[in-house]
Amino acid sequence: MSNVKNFFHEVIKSKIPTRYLRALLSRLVFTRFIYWIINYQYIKLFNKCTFTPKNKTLSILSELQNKGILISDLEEFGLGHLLPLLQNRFKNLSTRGTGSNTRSTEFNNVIDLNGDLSNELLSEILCNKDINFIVHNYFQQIARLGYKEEVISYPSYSKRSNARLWHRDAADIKILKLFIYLSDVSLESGPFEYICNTHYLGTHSNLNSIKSVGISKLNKGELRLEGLVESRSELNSQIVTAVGKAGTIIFCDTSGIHRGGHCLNSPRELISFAYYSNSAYLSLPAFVVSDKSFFKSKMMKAVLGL
Ligand SMILES: O=C(O)CCC(=O)C(=O)O
Ligand SMILES: [Fe+2]
Repeated sequence: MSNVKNFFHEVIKSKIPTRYLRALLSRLVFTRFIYWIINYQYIKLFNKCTFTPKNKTLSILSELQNKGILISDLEEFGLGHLLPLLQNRFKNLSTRGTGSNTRSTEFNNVIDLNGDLSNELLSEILCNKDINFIVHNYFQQIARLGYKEEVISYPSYSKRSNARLWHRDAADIKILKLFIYLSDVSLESGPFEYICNTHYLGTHSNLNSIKSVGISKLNKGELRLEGLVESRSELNSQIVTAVGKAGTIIFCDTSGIHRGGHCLNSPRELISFAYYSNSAYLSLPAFVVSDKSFFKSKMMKAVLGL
């Protein structure tokens, strides 16, 4: 199976000159059939899972499926006690620049569990049963954690660029990101924004999608999407602006149209976990875990690609 996957990834990587063509091709080759073949073993694994979630978890999943976004908080998942610890961890992370006003404090696929309590914090989120129920049911297969990112966005009065402009994420048909705010986020601190129903299962799923996948340059595709959102009432009336306190957790299918991080006063601190199917086109390495025995279940091993 991995040969089929590698073959398509090689084609996508090497033969196609621009990210637009690459995105177009990925949408053509990842037809349902190829998607199903590559992900078959993860669909089977998903079908074997038996976990009865809380009623609230079921309603969160159904709203996510309907709208493409659902806003909740760590308390809802019994993880409220992690907030001060996560905030503390965030303060102590080493920093690394990724853009003029956004600094990514950590962007790697390493979870070190050898006595590093702070990483066990992340594992507590990763292994949370109700969160996993939502993630894998959304995909209808065991999804893979593509990356974890911890980001601080600094105030800026300059023009919006990159992820601060309306865009869709590429790489897969469905994507599910969990964004956890570690600081209070108001309208002035760059809240995450989403246009409901633009996700894979939504009514506006195909709208301008191929032209809008590249987010690294201010290009025509992106500007077209900006104009589109501004001019179409069925889009701009569907915008959800996720203002919220520290501890807010957002589940969102970012194959739908979204933006965020354009803060004007206080910085915004955020952790994100990005989930994809196993057929996703991702250039990031799989997770490296120092203590594999920590993740005992077959499901968690699949999630981390161990
Ligand atoms: O920083 C934000 O709110 C948006 C981030 C984003 O576009 C993404 O993670 O795909
Ligand atoms: Fe994005």
